[in-house]
Amino acid sequence: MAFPPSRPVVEHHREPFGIGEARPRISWTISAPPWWRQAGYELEIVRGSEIRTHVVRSAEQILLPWPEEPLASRERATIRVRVEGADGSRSEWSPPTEVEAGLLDPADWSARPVGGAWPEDPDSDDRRPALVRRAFDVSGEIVSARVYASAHGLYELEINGARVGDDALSPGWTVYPKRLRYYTYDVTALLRGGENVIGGWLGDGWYRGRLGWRGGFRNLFGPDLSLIAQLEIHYADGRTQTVATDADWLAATGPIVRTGNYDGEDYDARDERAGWSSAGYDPVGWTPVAVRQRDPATLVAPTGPPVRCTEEITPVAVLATPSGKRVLDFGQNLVGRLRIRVRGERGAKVVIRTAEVLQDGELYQRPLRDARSTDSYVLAGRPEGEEWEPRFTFHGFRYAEIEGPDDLDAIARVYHSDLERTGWFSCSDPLLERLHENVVWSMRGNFVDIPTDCPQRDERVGWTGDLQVFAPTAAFLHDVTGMLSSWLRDVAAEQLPDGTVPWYVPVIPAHEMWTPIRPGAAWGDVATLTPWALYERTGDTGLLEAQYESARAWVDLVDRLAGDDHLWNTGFQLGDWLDPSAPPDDPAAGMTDKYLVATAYFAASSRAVARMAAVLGREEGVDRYGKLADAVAEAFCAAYVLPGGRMVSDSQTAYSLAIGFDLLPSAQARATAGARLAELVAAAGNRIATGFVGTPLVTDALSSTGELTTAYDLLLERECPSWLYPVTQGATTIWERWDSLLPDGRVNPGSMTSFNHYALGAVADWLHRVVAGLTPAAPGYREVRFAPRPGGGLTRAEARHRSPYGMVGISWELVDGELTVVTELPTGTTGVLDLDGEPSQPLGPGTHRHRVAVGLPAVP
Ligand code: RAM
Repeated sequence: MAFPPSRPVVEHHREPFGIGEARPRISWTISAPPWWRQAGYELEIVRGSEIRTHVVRSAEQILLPWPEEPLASRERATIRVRVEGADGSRSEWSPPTEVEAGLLDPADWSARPVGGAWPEDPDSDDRRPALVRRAFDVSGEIVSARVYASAHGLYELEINGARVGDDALSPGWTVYPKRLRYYTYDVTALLRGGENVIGGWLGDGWYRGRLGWRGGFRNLFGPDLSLIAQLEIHYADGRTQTVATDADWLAATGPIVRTGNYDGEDYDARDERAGWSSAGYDPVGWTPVAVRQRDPATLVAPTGPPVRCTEEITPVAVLATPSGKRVLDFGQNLVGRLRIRVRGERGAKVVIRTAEVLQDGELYQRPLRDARSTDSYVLAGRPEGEEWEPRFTFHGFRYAEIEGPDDLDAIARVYHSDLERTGWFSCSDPLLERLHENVVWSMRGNFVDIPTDCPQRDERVGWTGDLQVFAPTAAFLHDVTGMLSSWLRDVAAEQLPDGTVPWYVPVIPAHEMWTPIRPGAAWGDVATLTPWALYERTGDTGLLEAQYESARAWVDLVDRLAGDDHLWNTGFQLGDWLDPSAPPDDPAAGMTDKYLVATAYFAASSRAVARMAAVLGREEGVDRYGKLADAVAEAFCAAYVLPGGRMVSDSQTAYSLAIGFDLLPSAQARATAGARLAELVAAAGNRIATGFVGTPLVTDALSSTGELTTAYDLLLERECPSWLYPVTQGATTIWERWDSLLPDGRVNPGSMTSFNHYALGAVADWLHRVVAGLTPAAPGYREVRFAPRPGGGLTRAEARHRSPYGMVGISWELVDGELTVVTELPTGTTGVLDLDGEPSQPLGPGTHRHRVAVGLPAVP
């Protein structure tokens, strides 16, 4: 067999550079002929001059253990793999992957946080961020040079006048007191003999910028802005020179007048310090830095990609508003910022205000609440023109109103965590395709270092419930495992000693509804259901191991709260949040009993922990949580299901929970619940009657109980509230409320009116799994169930997913009563085709075409 495996993947890194895992796990994909099976593999690991190979008899190819001594700090290794088939064939060597460890030991750090030493009023908005710099000499032949960097606040680095890296909003947002991320940069090519300069821009970001709603707070993590940077230069003669932030650095204010995530950035180009990060610059007026404290044990390497600009969008229209303003329409609600090119007089000012929507033809910022979302640039007056983009802010917008000189162009630059795209869907209905596209855009806009509720208003926090319902969709669309495994560490880090999981992570204070933290169903269940969802999609048992204690602590807490009757029926709950029938000012007051919701989730989480325990071989957990899950399900039915099968809350969400979480005692009871759910959907005219809890479950609850037609009726409804209503209104993202834009074209007056909230887009997972028919049947898609369920007048659908084993795909087409299904499986996987509820014969790797007269069993 000549075909080599793919280049090895290291953990979940896109680029395994500066990693924190000393024993990284290795995976690869194989494109072999269909009959080929892996029987063994050989890993070659080159470290310095040592080459070792490890021959292992195993059919596994995902997340395999590091077979030798752990990597040391800064150590590089080159890894290749070749595989052996069950037929004795042997592949070529794969292309190599270079891996490099970051600083793995706190003792590796000599850098200290440094920033401006001038007095500042921490409560004032008027605090110019510092630039910090250090000149140093280089002499000798350089082999390699690295910078390890982080900050209190946000940073961008420069060396000798050149930008270091292409990451943005670094170091991102983690639970700063416990875990502050650092990034590693290869700066070998930026250094030269003689004088060199390293410098850093600083910005307020999440660390000390305004954060939180109802006015929010400043300085939540500290009042300082400080850079932590450690440049290590390795010379050919064996010397290492370290230039680390310390008392020898200098600071000065720069051209950023003020900056913040919510409010935007003000920049005065007249205050630029030309050449400040280049050799030969005279730092007159710069003053010694203040050195701050940071326990190096809290510095952690990234497990996922940084935030980057991933796309540039030019305006589709320049509008003149009724009041005479100039508004750029980018045609897409996106997250990022503008880059402008402008020519004008020195001192002229450009002001950019952004919004997701227009009302009465004018930019409409009210839904942003207290987020000013305004950038400004004062021109230096360069005759050749000047270009500017803010550094330390991001906005959620489609429209930008621009004041300033006429000679001005702008593009929008889209920013988010630079996750690899892994999932695609298409079908014969353009509205449905646009709905799916809107889900993708809402995911992009809300995966900005942490998974957020919304990206535009004075909020943008890591609401646990939103991610909990969206995680399966997210894991299909992009490779989120690295990013979310970091965020789940933060969930565990923020969990209270009694097991309470916060409403949002990282935690910031808010009004009494959210502070102090209280345990709440659906939100807290992120600790259990999300690790499990990621495991199903990736097969990563390490992630389960890392989260097991957190998951168990959550269920134990709920168990104590519920007590002997196993009903969680006390305390504050959000219930089926944003049920359309809830009054606009009380989104928790939906139709479904909150404690029914809480108890259903209690059962689901107990079951998830039992399953985690089984994978991890923790027998006591399998027993304890398995029995608990049974007992809670029984208590749920006794309390909430009436003898005839109706539920105490006769609502779509109640039946969806009972079916979706498999709480009912018999197939008959499920069928009864499904039939009642279908009746309710029809009685509601196929309009959505579910909130955050019910909406992600309702289509599955219908399709899994034989009510597929009703599921399609619901999916394809266009009147408000429905999934397609926003699409018919021109939505380009998923909205927080079904009627964020009211049918009369005005913006919903509610204070929570986001136009970019992924939670209700969780239906995309059903499009992938049921409409197209692609589901993992074993962790990591090692086994795939192809079970398309055509309906709703669709004549075609397709889903493709780049699984850990490689591309998995299905497409189907309905022509003249004949269904043609094409399935694709990569080496190392198997599948089953299920066209009518009865899995047909197993499928192996390769592409298979199946034809069947509709309604008849499949003939593979
Ligand atoms: C809103 C958020 C989020 C939701 C919470 C309960 O403020 O936007 O979507 O999880 O409330």
